[in-house]
Amino acid sequence: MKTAITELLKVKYPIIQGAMAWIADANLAAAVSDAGGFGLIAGGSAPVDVVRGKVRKARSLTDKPFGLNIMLMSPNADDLAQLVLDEGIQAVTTGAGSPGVYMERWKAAGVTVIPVVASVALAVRMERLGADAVVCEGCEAGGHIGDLTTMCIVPQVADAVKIPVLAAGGIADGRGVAAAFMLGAAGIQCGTVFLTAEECGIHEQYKQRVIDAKDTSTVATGRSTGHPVRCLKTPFARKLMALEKENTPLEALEEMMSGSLRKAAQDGNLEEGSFMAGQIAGMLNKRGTCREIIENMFIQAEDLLHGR
Ligand code: TUI
Repeated sequence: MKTAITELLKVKYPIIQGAMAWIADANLAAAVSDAGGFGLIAGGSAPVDVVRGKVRKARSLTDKPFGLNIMLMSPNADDLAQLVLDEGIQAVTTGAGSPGVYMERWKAAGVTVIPVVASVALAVRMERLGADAVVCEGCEAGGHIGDLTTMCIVPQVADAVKIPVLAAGGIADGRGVAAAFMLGAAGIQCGTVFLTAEECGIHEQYKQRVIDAKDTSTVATGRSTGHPVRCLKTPFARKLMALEKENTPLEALEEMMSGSLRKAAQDGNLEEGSFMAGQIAGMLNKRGTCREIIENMFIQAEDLLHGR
C-alpha cells in the first residue's frame, strides 16, 4: 500500500503507533517499525536522559526508522525538542498543545514534523508553519482528547490542508483503516490496539482489562479541569468522576491524576492508576504480535478497498 505517508516516513504500511506515556518504549516502537509501521517512543513527562536511553535502545533493536513524541504539557518538552536534533531523530510527533515554538529549528534540521491536532484551526496553523503531515485525533481515542469525533474532524481537516492527514481515534482493524481512507486520510495512528501487543510491556492487569472491555467501558474524566482524559472505568476513574461531580478543586483532581498513568502501566493499580484506552477497546478480544496486528489490519483494509 503506497500513500503520501508511506513515502514521507519510508515505511511499508501507513500506520504510526500512538505514543503512550509510560507505555510506548523502545521495545514497542522497534517491534512496530520492524513490522513495517512507524514506531514511536513516548517522551511523556520523563527526563531527557531517560528518553535518550530509550532512543538509543530502539536504535540497537531495529535498523528501521522510528520517531519520538513530545507531550507538550511536559515540563521537559524544551529538552526533548533539543534531543530530537542531538540524536538525529527522523520524525517527531507532538501532542496536547501547539509545537509552534520548535517548528523552525526542527524544519531547518530536516526533521519530519507531524503534530497531533484536535481541530481544523490548529491543523491549518501547523501547515503554515511547515508541518509535513498532521494526525487528526478524535475523542474516541484514549488519553488526552479534544471535542470532535474522528468521523467529523478527519474530513474537515482533509479539506482544509494540503499536507497528508493521518486519522486517529477508534481505529483498530481493516474496517477502520478503510473508513479513514474514505474520509480523506493517507494513513492512520493507533494506540489502543497496541496495548494488546505481545511486545507491549504494560502490567498484565492493564492488558487484560483492555481485552475484557466492552463498548461502554471507557469514560472521559477531567472535563472540568480542561484536560479531558479517556480511560477505562476502573475504581480510580469512578472516584475521579464522583469528585468532579462534587466540584472538587482543580488542584486536588490534578494531584490525583499526577503519576496515575505510571501506576496503571507499571503496577496495574486499579485504585490509583489511570488505565488510558480508547473506545475501540470494546472490539479488541485477543493478543497478538505487532506484526500480526499490522498485517491483519492492512490485509482486511485492502480487501475492503478493492471490494473483495
Ligand atoms: O496528547 C495526546 N494524548 C495524551 S497526552 C497524555 S499525558 C497526560 N497525562 C495526564 C493528563 C493529561 C495528559 C495522555 N494522552 N493526544 C494528542 C492530542 N493532542 N489530543 C488532543 C490534542 C490537542 C488538544 C489541544 C492538541 C492541541 C490542542 O490545542 C492546542 C492549541 O493551541 O490549540
